[in-house]
Amino acid sequence: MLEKTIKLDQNLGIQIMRRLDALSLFSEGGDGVTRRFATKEHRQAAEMIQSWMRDAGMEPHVDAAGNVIGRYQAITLDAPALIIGSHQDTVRQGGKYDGAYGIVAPISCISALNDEGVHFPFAIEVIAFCDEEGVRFNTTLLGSRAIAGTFDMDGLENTDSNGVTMSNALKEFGTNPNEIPDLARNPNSVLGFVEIHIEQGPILEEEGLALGVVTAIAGGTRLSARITGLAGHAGTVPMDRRNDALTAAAEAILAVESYCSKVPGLVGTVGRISAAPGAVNVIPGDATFTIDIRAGDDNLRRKALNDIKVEIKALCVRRGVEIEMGTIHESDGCQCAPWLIDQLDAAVTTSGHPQKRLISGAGHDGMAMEYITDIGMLFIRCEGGISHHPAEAISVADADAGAQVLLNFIKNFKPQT
Ligand code: HGY
Ligand code: MN
Ligand code: MN
Repeated sequence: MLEKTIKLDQNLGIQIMRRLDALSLFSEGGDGVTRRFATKEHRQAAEMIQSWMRDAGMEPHVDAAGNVIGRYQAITLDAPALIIGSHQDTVRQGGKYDGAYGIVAPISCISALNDEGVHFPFAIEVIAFCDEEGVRFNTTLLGSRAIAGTFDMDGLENTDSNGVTMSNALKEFGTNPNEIPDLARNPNSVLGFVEIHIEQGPILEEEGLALGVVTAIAGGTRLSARITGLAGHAGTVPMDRRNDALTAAAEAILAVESYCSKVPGLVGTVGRISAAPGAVNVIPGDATFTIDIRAGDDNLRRKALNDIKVEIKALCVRRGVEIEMGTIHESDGCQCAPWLIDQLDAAVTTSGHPQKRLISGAGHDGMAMEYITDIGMLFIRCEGGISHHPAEAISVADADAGAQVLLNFIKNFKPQT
């Protein structure tokens, strides 16, 4: 391993925060940041990320799925790569740091290495995954699934709220979706995947810590539900003669909350609901909503899903409405690799911080990347644990701390033989 020292005293945090501010301007409007997959804003972000990658001595390109990939060459060409990355897309009216931090921080680390002319026996690839949140097409982990070779090509026919298919959105974005299967990496060409990300929870802040190493990512299931009742006149249908789809959905939503509130380690959320025809004086005949259930324990999550579905179907029978429920995303929890946990812990210690290990309740691209390689994650503290909200915030010091640990991790990275 090259023993050249790197000026670790340079503050990477300031550059990172400035770049995150710049990236956050590529937003579809409204509070916070809204940057969905294969949009104009995604293209703008991709151009800016590639310019930073070039400045850092990397060779960037955009792949057929819309991932932005920058490669920092090894001492010997075609060496296998350590992949470091996160997602460029956001939730609606999200924050500046979820995903983006895990793209900008590694680019700043590579830039510091490049300034010192330091290369390694392994290549390093930074990937800005195109779509992890899945907001536009009710998908998730699109970019990492493409790299892992598990991309579902049927999903190209998914349509967004304007009826645009994913396939046409990608062509409009400037790629050829038919080439997505070719993106699948040979596992032998990948040494590991590491993601640095904001915690999106309160633990690090409550314990006065800047950093934590993730041991596992909780599993999650997302359902879409549709209740069909009978629309009717709000003024003439007696209360005991109604098949109101929206009140049935309301009871179902409270059933999700009530069930999950009673089970430690289980969380359930209904993030989206709509009713039709949507007139003030019409009893809704149609209601759709989503259900997101997560737990660190996959069996606990599966039991909860089963119980909740039984309870919702029973209340729909009682209310005289029909219900359809479909799974739009399901991912078992996944374990981070002990050897990567240990090397990240060592880098935390080298950087002068106390060690802390924790589970991620949020999903991440590592859930897809673990199909082809071992995964590791490093969390940095975020203020109040707030995320998926415009108030998401990190400090310059923590942005820098995360980058210094990542830099130490890279400098001392020892691939598994
Ligand atoms: O929903 C999640 O856990 C992630 O932010 N996509
Ligand atoms: Mn997120
Ligand atoms: Mn994220």
